[in-house]
Amino acid sequence: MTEFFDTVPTPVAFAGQLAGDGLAYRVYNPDRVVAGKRMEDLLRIGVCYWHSFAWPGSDIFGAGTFDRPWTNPAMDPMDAARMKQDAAFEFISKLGVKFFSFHDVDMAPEGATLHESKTNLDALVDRAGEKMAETGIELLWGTANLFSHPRYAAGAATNPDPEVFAHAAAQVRHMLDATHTLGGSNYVLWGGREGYETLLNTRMKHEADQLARFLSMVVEYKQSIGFTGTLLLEPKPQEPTKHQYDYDCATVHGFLDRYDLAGEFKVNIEVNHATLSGHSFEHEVAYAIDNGIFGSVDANRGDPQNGWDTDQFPNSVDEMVLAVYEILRSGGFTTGGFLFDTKLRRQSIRRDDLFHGHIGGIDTLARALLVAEKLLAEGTIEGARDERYGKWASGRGAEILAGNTTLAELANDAVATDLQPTPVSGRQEELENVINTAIWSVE
Ligand code: XUL
Ligand code: CO
Repeated sequence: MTEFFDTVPTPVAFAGQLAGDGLAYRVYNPDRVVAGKRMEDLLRIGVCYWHSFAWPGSDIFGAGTFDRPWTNPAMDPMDAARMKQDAAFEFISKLGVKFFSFHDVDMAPEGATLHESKTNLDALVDRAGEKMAETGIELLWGTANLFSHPRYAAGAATNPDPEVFAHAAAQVRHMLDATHTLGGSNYVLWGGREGYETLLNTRMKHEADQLARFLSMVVEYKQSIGFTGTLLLEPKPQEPTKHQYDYDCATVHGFLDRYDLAGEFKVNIEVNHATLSGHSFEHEVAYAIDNGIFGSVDANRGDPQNGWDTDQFPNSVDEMVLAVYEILRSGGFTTGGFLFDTKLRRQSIRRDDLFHGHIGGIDTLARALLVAEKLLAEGTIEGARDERYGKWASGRGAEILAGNTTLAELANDAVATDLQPTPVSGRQEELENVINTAIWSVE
């Protein structure tokens, strides 16, 4: 078979900080033990099929720029899909990472009917299964694209037309089957068009009820086929809709509680979606961990000057480190991982630019992980937090938390003892310096 990435040796290896100009990992060393586990097993890196192989480099102002021969419309769609699949598995093997993720339409061409789409996908899923067995690559998550086709312009599960809802059900059932067949660790639902453009034509409560019904059906179907992976919702505040219902982790959490779906879904947190919702990435991660819904991460970042989803490769340890710290502190991923839902810039047209993007991002995550390990081992951050909340462990604090005192009793006591609480420092600057010292010193 002819190789697509023919300038790249296989696989990209760890060469350390003194690596020369070639493609090599400077920090990511899969076998290095971090906090008692192999780095590869902690980071669980995945490559996305859609931006890396299905997207031709187009944007809303211009056509595709990339050298991706299988996007040529003159090719037979199934031949093109096989060629794309070969290139995808070649790339992931040469990058030396374990996982990938895909939407139905990334892997197989949509047919004229649902039946034809299913036949196409089944054939390519079988072929993917063979390639996975040959290479040891695993499926981090599968998902259905319920946002590109014009039928979904007004949403999928939240569409005013139940026929669209049923069409979405067919796609999701099929992709749940495919994910199950391929031994996927998770199944993702990103509600790209589950939202509204204007409230003038929208019944929000009706649409929320529809979405909850859809998700309940997904849970029921998952159980009926014995799929044991995790169901993940991917929050995003807007784009393409003006408002997306899965706005952020707290909104998703409230929705799950309201509709009796708690425990059935976790979240797939994307760095760029977190920042678009007005939060930091670490805020979203910490919220999800605290509330038992942390599942997986899409590691792609935004651009601070742009107000949309630029899907860039992570390249700032500073931006990743606090989130990675919280993930490591909570014991790490279970079924989740770091998926590169990343896009090259449109001008990055050399074939090996895809390697440069991923390698830099993976090294960034690896370094954030080493910093997090150091911070946890030093214990300064946790020590400061323990000290700050120390008074809740006994005496008045413990009595309050245990529910042993009323507002009136507390008030009487505060008056009788003439309480004069003494403010203490939050030590923010000192703690910021602790983080930077770890970033600067870790090897
Ligand atoms: C869109 C996005 C999607 C989901 C999968 O912003 O992140 O690629 O990750 O549908
Ligand atoms: Co994503």
